[in-house]
Amino acid sequence: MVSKKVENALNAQVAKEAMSSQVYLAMASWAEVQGLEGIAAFLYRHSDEERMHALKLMRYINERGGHAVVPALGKPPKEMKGIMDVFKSILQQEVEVSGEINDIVDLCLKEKDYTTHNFMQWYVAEQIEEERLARTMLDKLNLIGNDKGGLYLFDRDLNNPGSA
Ligand code: OFO
Repeated sequence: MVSKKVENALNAQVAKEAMSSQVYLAMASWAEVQGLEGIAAFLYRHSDEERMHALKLMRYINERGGHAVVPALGKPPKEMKGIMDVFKSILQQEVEVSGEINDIVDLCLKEKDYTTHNFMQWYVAEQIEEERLARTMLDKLNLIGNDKGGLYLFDRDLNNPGSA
C-alpha cells in the first residue's frame, strides 16, 4: 500500500510524464511540417515513450492501493525556433525530470517505502538514457552547424526506429 504522500508524488509525476508526451508531440508535428521527416519520426516515437512512462506509473499506483489520476494537460507551443532549440529544450526537460525522479526516490526513503523505491529504479536508469540521448543529439547538431547536407543525413538516420 502506498502512503498518501507517495501516491500524490507519483500522481504528480504522471502529470509530468503526460505533459512531456504532449511537448514531444508538438515538436514532432512542427518537425514534420518543416519537412524533417526523420526528426519527426524520432519525436513521435519519443512522445509514445513518455506516454508509456505515465501509464507505467498509473498502473503501479493502482496496483499498490492508490488511485491514479488522469491529468489535465496544457497546450504546448506550436512553433519552435529551430532544430537546435528543440533539442536544447529536450535536454533541459529531461534534466528536470531526472531531478523530479530523484525527489520521489528521496521521498520513498523518508517514508520507508522500499517497494516504490525499487519500482522507481527503472525511472532512474531510464533518465540516464534520456539525458545521454539528448546530449548525443545536441553534440551531433553542433558538429553539423549550418551544413544542410549534414542536417539531411542526421534527419535520414533518425527515420530508422533503431537509431534512437
Ligand atoms: Fe519520461 O523521461 Fe523523458 O521526460
